[in-house]
Amino acid sequence: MSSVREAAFELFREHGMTTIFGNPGSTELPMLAEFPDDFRYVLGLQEAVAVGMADGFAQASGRTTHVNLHTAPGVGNGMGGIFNAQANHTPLLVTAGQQVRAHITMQANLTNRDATRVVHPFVKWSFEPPRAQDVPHALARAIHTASLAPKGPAFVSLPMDDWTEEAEAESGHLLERVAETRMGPDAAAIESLAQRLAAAGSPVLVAGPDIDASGAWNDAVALAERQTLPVFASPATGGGRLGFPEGHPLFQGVLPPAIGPVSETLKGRDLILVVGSSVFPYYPYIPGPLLPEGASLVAITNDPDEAARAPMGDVILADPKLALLALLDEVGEANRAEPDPLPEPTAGDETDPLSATVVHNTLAQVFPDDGIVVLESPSSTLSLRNQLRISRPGSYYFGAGGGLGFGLAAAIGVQLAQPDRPVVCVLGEGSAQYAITGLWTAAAYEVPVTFLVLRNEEYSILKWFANIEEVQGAPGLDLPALEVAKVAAAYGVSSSAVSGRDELHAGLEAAIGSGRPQLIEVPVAPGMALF
Ligand SMILES: Cc1ncc(C[n+]2csc(CCOP(=O)(O)OP(=O)(O)O)c2C)c(N)n1
Repeated sequence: MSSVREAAFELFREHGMTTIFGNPGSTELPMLAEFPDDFRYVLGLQEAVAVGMADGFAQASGRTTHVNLHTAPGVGNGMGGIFNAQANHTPLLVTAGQQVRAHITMQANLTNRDATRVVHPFVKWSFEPPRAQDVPHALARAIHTASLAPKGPAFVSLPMDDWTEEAEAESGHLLERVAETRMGPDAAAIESLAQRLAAAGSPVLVAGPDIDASGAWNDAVALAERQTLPVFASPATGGGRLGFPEGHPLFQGVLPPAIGPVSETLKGRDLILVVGSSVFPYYPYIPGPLLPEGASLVAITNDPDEAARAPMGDVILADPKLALLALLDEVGEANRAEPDPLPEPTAGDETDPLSATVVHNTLAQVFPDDGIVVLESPSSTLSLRNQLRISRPGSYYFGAGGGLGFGLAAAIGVQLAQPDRPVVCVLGEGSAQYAITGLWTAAAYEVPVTFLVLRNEEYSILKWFANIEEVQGAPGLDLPALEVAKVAAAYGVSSSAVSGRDELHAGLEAAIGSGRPQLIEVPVAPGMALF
């Protein structure tokens, strides 16, 4: 007979979930006892970091990933990350220790009261098993729930005295269950979409993050090329991944994230095909028509909630890859004029301090073909996209939820999942603070991420928002003397503060692919960098 712990770890093993991220407390120690040799525990010094690392790891490995938190306060600290994981469609098993069962009713110290309610809006399922014997089944159910479309976090609260109990004799069946999770599209809906495409004079494709997540990168390219579709990326605000190569001649840029500007950008199009994105992750609120005159919209998503909440357009609910493959079976070559490609990126003059545009242009010069960017530099998101024009799948991660702290932490998880690809994490100096303790994990586990920190001494994007919102005199938007390179050194990450293009170039060249974590801080001029 095996114990609940043995049965649970056998289950994790069966699902390939042998890397566990976490921050332990007394209530988690019984789970971690006799930790098996074939498992790896990655310690985050704060739960926001543990969740962010697990998010990056799950996305970059394509596997549901386990993050273990310390009862109520640990879950509380991790909530921003759980929110981000939901927005990113990241499959996470989130577990938290709970008091001994005999202690829960009297609410002894550290009891996670209402454990299942706390995380509720941000997870697909939350549960505390009624009996110790149910723990393996509850974990299996959470793993499947997290892995089903739309992928997302699922939560299980685990009383600390359950682990040494005897497991259910029948729990072996849990190990054998295989869930094929992709759902195909309605054939008639695809046929009708193919007819609409054939009849359209000026259709356009909007490529969203779930194209990459579903492995449909090449299928999106094939569709765009066969139909000569100009392609826009879905708005950067909600685009946690890229859905189309940004150096491709059909690529027309990133859609703006506000209602009026989206329809302005798509003016003249008669059919807007959105794949793998919500319609749309708008922000800020700039009203206007939802669609340009004469246009209709069809969205393909595997998320019923995205399907339901769109304010306009038709929808086909299906896995993006299966839907694109079905569409490719139906559509032929179209005889349409090719759009003008985007102009080549230019950087402008070197200034003191550098513009963020010159920083990203310099990064583009040294960026390896197989490099991965994890981005959280709010005022220069669009500049990085434009300068790097990333054109390989699985090469860009961004916190679609907008909760800062994703970037630094996720980069570590991405690098652990993709040890053979160089990861560059581009951060604003403000954003870096939300997961700054992750630098310790990078150093302690020798995770060779290159952290590039843009230091503009302020929350630049918030000053831009203040302008749009017509807010004057808001406090708390300046960040004088925030020495990120010095902080990194204290956590054990070798770091340098550089200035000017040449120093930056040399620093990046030496850091990327060096095989160890390094942080480069560069002063930049404040303000939005769009190109
Ligand atoms: C958890 C969380 N807290 C606060 C914010 C609000 N916020 C959005 S952008 C931003 C400023 C980021 O500053 P920095 O990283 O220096 O980038 P910059 O705007 O200067 O490019 C803040 C505080 C947020 N998005 N998430």
